Formats: sequence, structure tokens, C-alpha cells
Amino acid sequence: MKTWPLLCLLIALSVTYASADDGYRLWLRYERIADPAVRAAYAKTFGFIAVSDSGDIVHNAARELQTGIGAMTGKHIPIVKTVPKNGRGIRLSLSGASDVTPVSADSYAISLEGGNVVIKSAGNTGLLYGSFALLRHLQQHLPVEKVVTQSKPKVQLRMLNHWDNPEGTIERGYAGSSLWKWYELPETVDPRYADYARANASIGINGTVVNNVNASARFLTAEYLHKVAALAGVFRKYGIKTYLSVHFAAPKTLGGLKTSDPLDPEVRKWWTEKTKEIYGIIPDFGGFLVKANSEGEPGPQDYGRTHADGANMLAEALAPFHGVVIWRAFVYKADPNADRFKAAYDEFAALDGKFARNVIVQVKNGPIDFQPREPFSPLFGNMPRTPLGMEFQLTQEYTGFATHWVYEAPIFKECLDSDTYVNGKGSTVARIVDGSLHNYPLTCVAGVANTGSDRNWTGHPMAQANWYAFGRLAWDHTLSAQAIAREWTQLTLTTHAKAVATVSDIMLRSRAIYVDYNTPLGLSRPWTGSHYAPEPWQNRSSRPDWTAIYYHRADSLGLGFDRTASGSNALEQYRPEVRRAWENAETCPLPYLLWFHHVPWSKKLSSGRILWDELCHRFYTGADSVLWMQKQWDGAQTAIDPAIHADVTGRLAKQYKEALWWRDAWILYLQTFSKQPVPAIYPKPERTLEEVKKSVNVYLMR
Ligand code: GCW
Repeated sequence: MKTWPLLCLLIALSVTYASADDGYRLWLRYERIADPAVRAAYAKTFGFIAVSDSGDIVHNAARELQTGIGAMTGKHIPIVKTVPKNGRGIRLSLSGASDVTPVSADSYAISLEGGNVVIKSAGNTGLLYGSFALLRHLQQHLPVEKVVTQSKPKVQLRMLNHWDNPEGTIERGYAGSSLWKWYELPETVDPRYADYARANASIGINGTVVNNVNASARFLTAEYLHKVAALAGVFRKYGIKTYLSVHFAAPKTLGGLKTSDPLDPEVRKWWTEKTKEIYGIIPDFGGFLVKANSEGEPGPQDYGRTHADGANMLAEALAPFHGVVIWRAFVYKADPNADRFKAAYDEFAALDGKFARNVIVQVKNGPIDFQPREPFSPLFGNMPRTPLGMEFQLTQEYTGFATHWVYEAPIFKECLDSDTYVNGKGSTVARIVDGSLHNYPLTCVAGVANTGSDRNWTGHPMAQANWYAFGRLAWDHTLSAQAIAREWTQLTLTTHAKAVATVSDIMLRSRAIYVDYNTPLGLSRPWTGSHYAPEPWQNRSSRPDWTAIYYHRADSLGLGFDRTASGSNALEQYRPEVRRAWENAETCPLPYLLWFHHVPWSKKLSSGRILWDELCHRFYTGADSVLWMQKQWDGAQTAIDPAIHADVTGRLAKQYKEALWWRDAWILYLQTFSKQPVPAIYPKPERTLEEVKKSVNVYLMR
């Protein structure tokens, strides 16, 4: 213990701005508090951490408090078993309720009792979450008296989905390679796994699917199950359950059976035995995530069976162990005459009520695919008898990889706050997902992870906020995007009030800015390829819905996808109130206009501009706004670690270049249809369409 003063000194030294912050600590930096009055007040209040339970989870909670408060105050705080007679401190107390449901085990209360801060919960995980809540409070230098609170997660399963492959790559990952070193596991257990778990636990995440939904059967072999077990052993100590994505055809590919038909008794037996084997190795295993009959993955439809048949077979195998099946609704067929928008609803809505009790159907927030802005998926509200889980994407597949600063909380909130009108006004997507509207027995929110082996975890330092915001909203969807932005900034970057205001302001505007220069007015761009470079001209692919022209439908008359009754009629999948708001091109809100209407180039919009001019306006102001982001960011320089500041400055410079790229590509290409000039108030693009295409081709070269 004598090393403590030295350690504290080292921590204090390491966080002065003379040395660089590499971002590794995320929002758990525990910077030494500069204000001596606050530091002294905290030091006086936190003389000990009393904890009677010695289980791993509670032990980690106490350790975290010790490390965090120790670093912030420069004081060593002992962990003790009984509350000392004198002095003030923290008490972690299991309140021992008999009806411990998953939600109440995670809930916590923080109170002040006789000078002590008492964190109470019916479960160990609740004590862990309460400890992190206290640390969040202190990291914002708030008065101890204000810490009194009660908190309960609104959703049971709050999980990350990793699209990590067995050879270490990450599908749609932009922050290096996979965190999981499969070839080293299980013998070598990277200490980083525990830091990953800590970070997740600190924001309430309690589940992780470690492998890609485009799943390799390799993960179901005994060799790999032992590797997964080593990870699960680390995660469990932070209240996190481990799940696997499974390859539906594993009975054939791995088991050597002739079929993977879910109604075949041999196939069912194979899954039952495999599941038993898994629980023998990982006793608290969470369950399976399945992508079936989607983008070439095998599934029950290969045998003329339904998604429910497939899910229920796995559910039966998992039920004795209380495991769950999370079955994805991300499906669409290669039909040139179909509208991909309608596919999930068409395949799933009729199966409502046909799934086993331990199945959750996981739905992406929008009907197409994680676009920068999508209307909410019409499945929400249309499966009252089937628990629907939410799938958000944290990794920035369509929101600029690691070179664009896009704070995603507004995307998540926009969807969660959307009113489906399914049980009248106020039937928000959030109330469906949290189970309150339809009394779902299971609730789940998943985020496709944006983590990787980069030292700062997420590539773009500001992308850490998306992981953070996801966890906070999965816990409590009523939090505002603004409150989370401010909180994250204070924990991660600076407590300097003006800089906090500046940075959170950039964050809050960043998504709208991105949409303006990337996909304004309801354009979308899920065409095939890397999803990095603009390519609105792309018209050839193995599938019609893997081209750009399928989505934007530009022609000599106008732009946009007609999804009204005169077009694909996807709007009929929504309730009349929603339909009415969107079906009339005159009154459809501009953000959704081209999602639902093919609009003539010269049509006057509610903004007072004609479509073509409005598009130009958005593309130009969007790209120019990146200059505003740069200016604001520069203004916050003195309050932010120089290494992080410089890193983001570089990325913003790149973002500006790419914003111009997107702007010019779209404008020059669409101009070949609109035949209209760029309004005189804007400078004309300095390149030709051919030149833009050439620069894009560089990124498409093999
Ligand atoms: O958006 C598409 C992505 C695929 C992904 C798929 C899915 C994992 O481009 O990379 O595959 O969605 O969600 O299954």
C-alpha cells in the first residue's frame, strides 16, 4: 500500500496536457480534479468503501470506485468489510429482495445515510451500475448531496453485436481489427478484454454477441467454444453475458448431416446436443443470434419452412438453460419488381404470435439498412404478440466510417420517439421496444459495435460517444441526446464549461450536417460495395437492389422513390395516422420526402425552393457546415488534450474534403437529369462528373 502516493502522483502527472491522451481510457478517465475545494470535499466524504459481499461483480464495483475516486482525489480509499465507526464513506448493500427479476437485479438506489453514500440493489449487477453512476456524478464534479437517485433499466437485454470474423477482420469495422485474438485464446487472455467489459458495464450493457451475424460454423466447434468461454469468463465478472451468432446450416456443415431442415428430428437433436455442449462449457451462455435467409445466409426457407420454424427449433434447444434466440428481421429477396422497404414486414408480420416464448425478433431501426436517416421500420407496432428487439448500428457504415464526425444519438432518438399510433397516439417505438405497450416478456436493444483494436477503440475519437450514447439510451430511452452529449464530453474530453457547450453543440448538429451533404431530403444510398465513396451512378450489380439507381430513381422527370399507392405502396404498412403524414408530397416533412415520393425537379417545396434548388442548398450548406465544425473545434483547443485535439482536427479536414466529394458527385450526376444550373449564389463544382468518377474509381480498384 505504500506505493499508493507514488501511484497517485504518476496518475496525476500522466493526465496533465503536456502528455498525450491516447483515448484508451474512454469515458473512464478519472482525471485528477483541479478545483481543490471539490477535491477536498470528495476526499472528506469518501473515507472507505464498505462491502460485505466478496463476489466478483461487487468486488469489481468496489475496485472501480477505489481506482476512480482515488485518481480524482489523489487519495487512497480502503475497501473494508464492515462500516467503520468513525468517518464517512460508501456502502455497497445488497438489499436482498426475494423477487429478483433481471430488471430489478440491475436497478439501484443511491441514498445518503448518516453521512455515508449508500448504493443499494437487489442484485450484484445493480451495485455495479450504481457504482458507475456515482463515478459519473463525481467525474462531473457535482455535489455529493445531489447524487441521491433511483434507476431502473427500461430494457432487459442491452447488448452489443460484434460483426467480428474468425480471422480477425470486422465486417464494416473502421477501428482496426477484432478485439478478440482467436488464435491466442483461450491460453492467452488479453487484459484489454476486461477493459472492454468495464466500459460496457459502466453504461449498463449486459450482453455481447462476439461474432459476425454472417456466421462461421467454426464458432460452434469445441475448440472455439473454449475460446469463447475464456472471454465469457472475463465478461461475467462485469455482469455481461456472452452470446454467439450461429450459422443455420451448421448441422450440415459441421455435423455432417444431410440437411439442416428445422423440422427434421436429426437436425433438432443436433442442436439440442450442441446447446448442451455449449452450456457445459459456458454455464451462463446467453443464447443465439441468427441471420437467416438474408444476403445469401442459409435458413429455414431453404427447406420450405418459416422463420418461426427455424427460431423455434433453436428456442427449444435453449429453453432448458433459459437461453434466448434473437432472430433478425433483416431480410429482402432479389426481386426486381419488389420494394426492399417492404420485405421485413412482408416476411414477418404474418408470423406474429408464432414464435416460442424465448424468441426475440430483432429489427433494424429503419426498413432498409442503417441509412443516415430512415423512417422507423413498419414492423414496430405490427407484431404485438412477438417481442421485437431494436437493432441500431454504432459502426459508421453509412455515416462516414472513421473520417466523419457523426454523433448518432439523434438517429436513435428519432426512431425511438417516433409514434407508430398502433394503440392510438403516444404508441412510440420506444414503448414497443421497452415492452410496455404490448407487455412483451422479453425486451432487447442491440447496437452493432464500433470497437476494434485501435488504441482509442473506435478509430474516430468522437465515435466513442456513439458507443456511450447507445448504452445510456438502452438503459433509459428518455434521456435526451443533448444530456448524453454533455455528459460524455465532460467524462471524456473536458470539464471546462464553455468547451463542453461547444463540443456538445457540434455533436448535436453533426448528424443533420452529414445528412445534408450526404443524403438530403430522404435520399438513401445502400448500394453495394464499400459504402465509402459516392457512386450514385452505379447501375450494374448481381442484384437490382444492389445498385444506386434502384434507390434514388432519378430520371428526366424528377427524383425519389414513389412508395405511395401509385408506387410500391409501402406506406400501407403503417397506421393511417402515419400514412397520412407522409403520403402527400405537399405536406410530407422534407426529411422524408424522397423516401416516399418521386418529386419533379421544378416542384416548389414547403421551403419555398424548387426541388433542384433545395437539393443544391442542402449539399452546399451541409458541406460548408463542416467548416463551421472546424472553427468551433479550434475554439475549444485549450480545453482539450492536444493529441486528441490534433487527431480530430485531421479527421475534420478529411471530412470537409469528403463532404465536397459527396456534394459534387451527387450534384453533377443529378444535373444530367435535372438539366438545371447550380443556383448562382453557390460556386460551381470545380470538377467535372468524369473527374469525380475517376477519383471514386481509385477507391473501387482491386
Ligand atoms: O448493411 C448490410 C451490411 C452487411 C451486413 C448486413 C446485415 C453483416 O452491408 O455488411 O452484414 O447489413 O446487417 O446483415
